Amino acid sequence: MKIGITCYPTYGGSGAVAAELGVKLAARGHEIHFISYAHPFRLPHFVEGVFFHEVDVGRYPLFEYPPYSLALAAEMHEVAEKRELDLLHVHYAIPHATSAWIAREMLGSEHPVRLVTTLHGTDITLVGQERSFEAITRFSIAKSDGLTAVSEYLKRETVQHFHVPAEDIRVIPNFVDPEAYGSDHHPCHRDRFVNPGERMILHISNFRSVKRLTDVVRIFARIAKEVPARLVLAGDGPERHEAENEADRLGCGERLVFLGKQDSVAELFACADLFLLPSATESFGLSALEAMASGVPVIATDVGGLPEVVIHGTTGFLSPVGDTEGMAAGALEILRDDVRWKEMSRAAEQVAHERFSSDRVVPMYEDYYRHVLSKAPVPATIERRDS
Ligand code: GMT
Repeated sequence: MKIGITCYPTYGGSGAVAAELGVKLAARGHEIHFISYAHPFRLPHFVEGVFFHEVDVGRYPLFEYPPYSLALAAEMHEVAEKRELDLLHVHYAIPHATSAWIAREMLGSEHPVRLVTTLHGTDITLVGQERSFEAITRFSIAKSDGLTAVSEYLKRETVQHFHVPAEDIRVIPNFVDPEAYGSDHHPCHRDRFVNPGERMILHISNFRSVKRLTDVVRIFARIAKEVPARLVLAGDGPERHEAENEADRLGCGERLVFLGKQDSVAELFACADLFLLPSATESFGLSALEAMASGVPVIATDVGGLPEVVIHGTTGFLSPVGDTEGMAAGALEILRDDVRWKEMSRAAEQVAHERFSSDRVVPMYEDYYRHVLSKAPVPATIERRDS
């Protein structure tokens, strides 16, 4: 198949999933065209069968806000036509599904490209429910030839809020490459982050308020009172300063190691003892899965799709949002008992590699593409006049 993939190219789970999916599909013989404003951060350069098309928004002075969605639609149209794409697969509904719908309309029935939208999270739970975006999200979802959601939770939210028939959404979970993540896959440079005898507690995110970074610090402060440890934080974002202030207030500011945004996180996970993800909501929690795949138990909240990833009591612990005492207690239970840590580490790696391996999940996308291609195309609203 010839597939166009569009995603947010910056740091974020949806961009990571899209990039890794494209690479895996190319390895299985498909021709993959990424269409975005920048090279996706997890997409290696020079992969056979993978092409990147940069969207140029131009610089016309009248455009105080350059119309990216239109420039994206124009690029999707051009790539689909020239490269004879079968499918446009967009990750995150807004604005990607809308741009893809425009491109499909422009192509008309002469080149009936199909549109698959993967819903990732806040495109449904936050942005898509904002007054200004709700109608266009609903429209773009309805105009997709196929819809996937990364968890049962996100499917339920979409059905409930956007009244999409449940049978129109296929749940395809996020995945990890078992070759890239594993407890023994990377030489561990722990001594770059922690001193001998200290535990390495890890958090990776975009530090937005939904990640509750101050809760990460509060949980860590309780842990550090009982066991020697450091909190390693990879990523950056708006909550960083508040988290630093909270750490200083709790007297553990010296124990925080900020690494900034990181392209490659597998090496970091391989060094960690515990991963913290106390988010307010999480449709899936890709970072929790990557931690588990690396043999790192997870302390997280029991919200959204996280219970579909982390098995409470087996691969980590889940607590209510804001229950930092409970999450710290869970963390200490694992850190104080080496046998328990090893059991959980092994179970985490096994669950991640068995249930969420790319070898298992990527064929689910291929199967879904075939299903979508076998259906009658959604008729174009406008017919081309040049035919
Ligand atoms: O929806 C977002 O907030 C952004 C998105 C991203 O690009 O990282 O995150 C969502 O998609 C990820 C990949 O499917 C999921 O692992 C995250 O749980 C999800 N984030 C939220 O639901 C907050």
